[in-house]
Amino acid sequence: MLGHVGPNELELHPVARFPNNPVRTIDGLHWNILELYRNALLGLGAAVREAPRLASVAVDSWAVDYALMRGDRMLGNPFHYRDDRTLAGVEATHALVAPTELYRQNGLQVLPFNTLYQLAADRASGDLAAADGLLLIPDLLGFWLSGRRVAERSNASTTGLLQTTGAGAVWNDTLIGTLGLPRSLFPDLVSAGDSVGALLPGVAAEIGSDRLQLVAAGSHDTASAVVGVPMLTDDCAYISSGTWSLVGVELPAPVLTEASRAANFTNEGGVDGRVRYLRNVMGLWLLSESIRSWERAGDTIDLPDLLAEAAALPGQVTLFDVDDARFLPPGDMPARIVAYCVEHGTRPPGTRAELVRSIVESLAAEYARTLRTATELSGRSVRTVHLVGGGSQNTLLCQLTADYTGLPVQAGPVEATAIGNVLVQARAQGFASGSLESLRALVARAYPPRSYRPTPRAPAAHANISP
Ligand code: LRH
Repeated sequence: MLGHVGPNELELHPVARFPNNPVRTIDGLHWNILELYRNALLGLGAAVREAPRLASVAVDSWAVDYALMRGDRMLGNPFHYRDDRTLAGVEATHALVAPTELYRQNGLQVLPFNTLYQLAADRASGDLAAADGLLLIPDLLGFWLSGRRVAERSNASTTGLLQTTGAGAVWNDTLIGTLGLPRSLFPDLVSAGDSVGALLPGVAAEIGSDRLQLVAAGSHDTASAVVGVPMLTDDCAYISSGTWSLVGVELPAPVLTEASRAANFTNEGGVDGRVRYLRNVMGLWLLSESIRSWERAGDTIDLPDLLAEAAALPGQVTLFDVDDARFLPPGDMPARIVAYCVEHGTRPPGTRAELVRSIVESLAAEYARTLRTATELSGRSVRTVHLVGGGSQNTLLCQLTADYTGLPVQAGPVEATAIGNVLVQARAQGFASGSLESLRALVARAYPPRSYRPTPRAPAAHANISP
């Protein structure tokens, strides 16, 4: 994404897009990281050709995953967090540190793929013994671009190994030691907005620019997305809706209560030391994986048509628990949803349109439940829900979210993550200034959100989620 930012200007457009298809090999599910890097270099080259005076670049990606390193060499392809090697890691970790104590220290929701659980699996397999370093995915790409090894704090917070969230969070040396992990694995921390350095000469030559600087953005995609949410007041919640739905509020300090732990809410590190208080809801992965199943069977799927059909269905469809663990790994999602309904004595969706409606409506219902819990646990009142990311283009999802929460939904921008990334770079370079609030005002002007008013048609809709 190429961005142009000035004090009153914000414009982004895509320069290159490429798929991110994981690969299953005999030992598990991996990211095709070299292919991603190759495509990123091609994209950077295209961006430089279009904007030869391009000032900086920053990398963000999904959280938690990493490469083990030995010197400059990557030791094997990074595992995908949906690989099931991590399950034993959760048990092994909780045997060393009780979940209550862990939450007190890192404030993270238990997701089986959090980095600390993955590292427990690597320790058990012996993989860790060969490594002398670790780089999270965006930091790995940054290392290949610049030769500098760092860990940006927003993404490092998803390892579960940072001492606190906040502007100056440091690695939790005691916890790292208790878990039997070598402290030397973990690189120096930087914050979003810090300069990382110039590109390596070979990289600069390949992309055709020797003036580009690598800057740290909120390298966790969700941290950048939250920067790009056009929230202008405190009484707003956000839903970053893509493969995952990240549903919550932004807070000045973490909530580490027992009730928060029991509800599996997370306190992830945000840009400028803010806390992203949220819960991972399964997300549009349910839909994309269903489409993949149908396409594997040889069918061509027209998503807009299918969504229109789903929206036009009369009556109430069956809702299911989108966060059931069976939906995490890749596979035949329609069959799993049907099996879930049969097990729970509810009527399984009979057609594709019904299945799509069940997915979208179950997601909206879960968004509403999660937001209500977020307000109760944080004490924050919410009067507007911002929905950003790919899901903001799904009008059925936006309307149902308004219906189930009983609150107005402001939808967009679709590219909130890239916008948040570029704004933090621009501020670091002096092209924009001020707090996240002033950056968000810029987003609201450049990308005015679409409004959805709640309608009373969803029978299970909740009245209001303000505490
Ligand atoms: C969204 C995301 C999310 C993480 C998951 C691994 O892309 O980064 O915030 O929990 O991927």
